[in-house]
Amino acid sequence: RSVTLIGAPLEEGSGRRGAAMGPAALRIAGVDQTLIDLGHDVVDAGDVHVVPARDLPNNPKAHNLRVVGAFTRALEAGVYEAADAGRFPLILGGDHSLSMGTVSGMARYAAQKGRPLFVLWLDAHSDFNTPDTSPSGNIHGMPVAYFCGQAELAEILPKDRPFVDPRNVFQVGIRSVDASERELIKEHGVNVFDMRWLDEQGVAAAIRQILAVVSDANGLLHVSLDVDFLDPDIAPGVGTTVPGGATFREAHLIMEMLCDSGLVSSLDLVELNPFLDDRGKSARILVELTASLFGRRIFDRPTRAA
Ligand code: DIR
Ligand code: MN
Ligand code: MN
Ligand code: MN
Repeated sequence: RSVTLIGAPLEEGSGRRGAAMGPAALRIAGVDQTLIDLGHDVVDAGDVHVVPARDLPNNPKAHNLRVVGAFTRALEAGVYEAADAGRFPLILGGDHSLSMGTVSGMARYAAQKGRPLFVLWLDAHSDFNTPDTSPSGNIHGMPVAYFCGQAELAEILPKDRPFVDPRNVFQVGIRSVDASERELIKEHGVNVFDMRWLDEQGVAAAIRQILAVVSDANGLLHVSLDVDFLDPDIAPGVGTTVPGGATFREAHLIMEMLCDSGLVSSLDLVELNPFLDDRGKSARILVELTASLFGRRIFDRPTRAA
């Protein structure tokens, strides 16, 4: 495949500093060379740089809206252009508010192709708060509500842009949801495979169901991978760890199944905070998971034994 790497050094959507170092850590962990070694054509478009959007209001219920809004605009355009050029946009984050832009860009691309966009949200959190329901005011807890057209965040993108149907959003790994956020998720029909569902039925059953829906609809599938989807023992480099996350094997199995499906159009790697990481461990696991999504499999891997 032809892959375009887009760095999004955004941390203003989260409650703490450090996620802006994410793109650098992912590059140091070898994301580009790993994809090249798998036979892909890789272009690194570098990092997105923005100035705060002064036409947007300061909103005490949505912190740093001018910075997040400027990233949203730049990423919406960059992701759309990469996809329209026949390339796979791979976004190196950056906190999860960046998905307001990346998913919106893919929604515009899918609408142009006359195909529905589906979103696989791998996260401990649902990120479906609005400025009115958010307990923190941090926009990284709001991107799903935003790209589904449910969060009032001023006019960041043109009014005629397509939204994602919340019934086309599949959330897997969920284990931390705010009370009013839960009501919104139910009201709008977001599909949630929470940790209890995964414990009882397994990740393979969840992913099989999701891929069948996407395939039947001839859809595009955007994958958004939040580091806190993973268990903190294997991925400590994130500001919002929640115990009881996905294991190394579960996460790889998901990526391998997604690879086999051929349905994935775009990927966000988000919330990596290298300042909190343990000697690059979380950055490395994200690169390993990306490799599985792009075709690395156990039987193709070089073995140490002669
Ligand atoms: C919490 C935490 N639900 C909030 N959210 C996220 O602030 O909205 N943490 N996304 O990663
Ligand atoms: Mn930079
Ligand atoms: Mn998230
Ligand atoms: Mn999260």
